[in-house]
Amino acid sequence: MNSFTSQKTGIFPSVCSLDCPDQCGLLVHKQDGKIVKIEGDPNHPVTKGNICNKVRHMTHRIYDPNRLQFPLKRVGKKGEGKFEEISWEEAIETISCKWKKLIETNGPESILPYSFYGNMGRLSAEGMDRRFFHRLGASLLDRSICSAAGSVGYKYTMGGSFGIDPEDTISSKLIIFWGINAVSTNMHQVALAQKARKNGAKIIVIDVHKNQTGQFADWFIPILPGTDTALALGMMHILFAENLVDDHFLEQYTLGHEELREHVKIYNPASVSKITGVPVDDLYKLARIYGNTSPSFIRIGNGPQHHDQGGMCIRTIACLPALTGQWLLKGGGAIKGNGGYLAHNADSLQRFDLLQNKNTRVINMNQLGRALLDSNPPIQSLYVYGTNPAVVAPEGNKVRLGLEREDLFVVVHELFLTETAKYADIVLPATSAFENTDFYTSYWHHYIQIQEPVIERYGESKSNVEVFQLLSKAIGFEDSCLYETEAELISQALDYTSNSYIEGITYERLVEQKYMKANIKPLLPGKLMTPSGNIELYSKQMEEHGYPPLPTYEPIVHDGDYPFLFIPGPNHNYINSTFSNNEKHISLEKEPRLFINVYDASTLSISDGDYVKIWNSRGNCVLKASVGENVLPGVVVTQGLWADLPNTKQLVNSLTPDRVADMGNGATFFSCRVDVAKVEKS
Ligand SMILES: Nc1nc2c(c(=O)[nH]1)N[C@H]1C(S)=C(S)[C@@H](COP(=O)(O)OP(=O)(O)OC[C@H]3O[C@@H](n4cnc5c(=O)[nH]c(N)nc54)[C@H](O)[C@@H]3O)O[C@H]1N2
Ligand SMILES: Nc1nc2c(c(=O)[nH]1)N[C@H]1C(S)=C(S)[C@@H](COP(=O)(O)OP(=O)(O)OC[C@H]3O[C@@H](n4cnc5c(=O)[nH]c(N)nc54)[C@H](O)[C@@H]3O)O[C@H]1N2
Ligand code: SF4
Ligand SMILES: [Mo]
Repeated sequence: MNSFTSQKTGIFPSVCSLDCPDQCGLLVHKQDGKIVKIEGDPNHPVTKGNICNKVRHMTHRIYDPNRLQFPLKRVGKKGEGKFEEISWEEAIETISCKWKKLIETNGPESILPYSFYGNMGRLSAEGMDRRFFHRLGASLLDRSICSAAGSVGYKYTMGGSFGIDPEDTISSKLIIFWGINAVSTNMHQVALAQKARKNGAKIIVIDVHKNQTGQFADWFIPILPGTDTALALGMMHILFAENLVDDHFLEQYTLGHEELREHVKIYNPASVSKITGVPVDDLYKLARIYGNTSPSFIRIGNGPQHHDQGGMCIRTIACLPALTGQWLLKGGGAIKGNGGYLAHNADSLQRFDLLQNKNTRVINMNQLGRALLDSNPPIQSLYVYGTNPAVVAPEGNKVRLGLEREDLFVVVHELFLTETAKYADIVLPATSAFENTDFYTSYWHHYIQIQEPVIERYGESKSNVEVFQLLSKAIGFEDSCLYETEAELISQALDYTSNSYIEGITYERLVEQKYMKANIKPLLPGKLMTPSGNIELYSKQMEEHGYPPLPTYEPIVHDGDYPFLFIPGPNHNYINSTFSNNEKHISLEKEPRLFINVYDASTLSISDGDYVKIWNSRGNCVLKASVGENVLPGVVVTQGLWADLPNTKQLVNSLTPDRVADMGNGATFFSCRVDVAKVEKS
């Protein structure tokens, strides 16, 4: 263990803790015990010293005058934001007394932990918290808000979260960014694509919005939301019909190519064009470029899977590289997520064995509003950490109505008084990742990294691990695993013989080296983790699970009779809602806008810069219109999950549905319909 905190001045190694695939290596500059600058670590093999704007301005967030320093108890109405400082002793005592009583009267399942990856550190996000809540017997949370549907879909085809090494993509000759706004959300993949382009690669972007990534493309293909499965099937139709497939590869490494060849005959270019909005000529052009260029690489994003049929969509796109035999070529294949390679020992880190009742109820995090309002027996206490559901969860108005319940005891552990924290009875101040020990496993590149504390704790803030240890003690749990150190937790998590890729990566070596690459072999030749060991174009397992065994297009669910499809995605300068409460980052984004096609705008007499109201049965927002050609007619797009700023109405998730996707209980943020009209903003 190094002792960076005791050195007041210097430059210290670190890792970005945010929920971003790039997981950059950082160098933190300190003067007189305070961080004065954060830059990229030039020695990091993948991120190479470049970091995003968000984190270059991170010091503004770490030392934001609004950052929480002390525990608080609510003195105003729920949601009002009136609090009074209390001591940690009082805070922990209040929580543990309340919970002990609840466990006696209502049982432990009346308590619900609610968390996500605001800090990607494995100990912070899924370490001591899991041990504690398992031991407590609290309700379980299905953490399916992000990439669940697509991960399950991809797994049916490929056997797990295994793609290619992104470092190999500089050798790709064709790169398709499919439903990913990589310029904002995976900038180092863009840097690698730029290198590939210098070597002659072409870059195609398939998206519903011509955002920064679309503008970076050699060819941007606009598509109607929720129709990518049809596009991929149309490409397959042409690839088979024109004999652009690799028969030898299909024979050797796939299951069901004959069935697929027959099946895709129904997806003729004319009908696919009608579904997707992609002209027939463009569909042919796309299929022929894909069929004739090797190595080709598809970077599959989160957009297409945040839909009702999102799982099937990713399952289908994941079949494409097999058709042209890409997986045997350096730089050929796809990445949806690479988390499988860096899998650690979750059993020993999270200790599922501590959970006594194996039938403990599971609450889907996408349905927090209904869970708080309708669960039977009711949820009586909610403990929120590493997430901001009042802004990021769908059916936002329902979530807030649930949080307002007078009889619900809410604790929020946070760095800021977020919209969610405003509903808390007790707020606990959280350390930033720079104040903790943790380890990080990227879901894109192949490096495991360590974070050691660089600065002293801010105010009286505490890490997630520390708080759960305090709660364990107050409740009287004696299990030694609840009191282990971070170093012990990391060692246990990395001790995992089931994953030979991470063999040799230990806590001690990480402390010495900061980042270590997993020992990855190419996926093929080899045996995949699908039931057959091959790429499953036909999946018997899917059939058993009630899905069509072959890739099949189904339209998204009818979401009411509103004229526009609404896509409320993330933005460039925030990460989810993180930074949406920091002045510096707000000043970079200015205000949320609604992108609308000129044709629709003129029909509704909306001019660029007008304020518009958007609404459906679930909620409404008022945003500034941005009129142009970067969305198709009938589609409107926003960017960013914005905090409630004074005199605004910008909770886009007040509009989004809490239906779950076809697979993985995933979120359906983008299968949403709205109406739009011009308003005078008062
Ligand atoms: N700057 C920044 N970076 C981030 C985040 C952030 O908020 N801001 N969030 C982080 C997190 S948690 C995640 S999960 C990732 C997400 O990052 P991405 O994988 O990029 O996912 P999204 O931005 O949700 O959506 C990607 C694109 O999909 C498009 N899209 C929506 N629906 C469809 C569709 O039906 N078909 C097609 N083809 N495209 C569609 C959207 O217009 C958007 O451009 O980014 C991470 N990085
Ligand atoms: N409309 C719409 N909604 C979306 C999406 C979308 O594209 N469109 N994207 C969805 C996706 S992909 C995701 S992943 C979710 C993400 O949503 P969230 O997981 O809620 O992410 P953030 O909004 O960044 O909130 C993370 C919070 O964790 C806090 N935090 C950071 N570190 C720590 C720590 O160490 N301890 C504690 N206790 N707290 C900490 C931060 O201060 C921050 O407030 O949002 C989803 N919501
Ligand atoms: S948010 Fe992403 S790109 Fe920015 S520093 Fe962190 S890991 Fe790197
Ligand atoms: Mo996410």
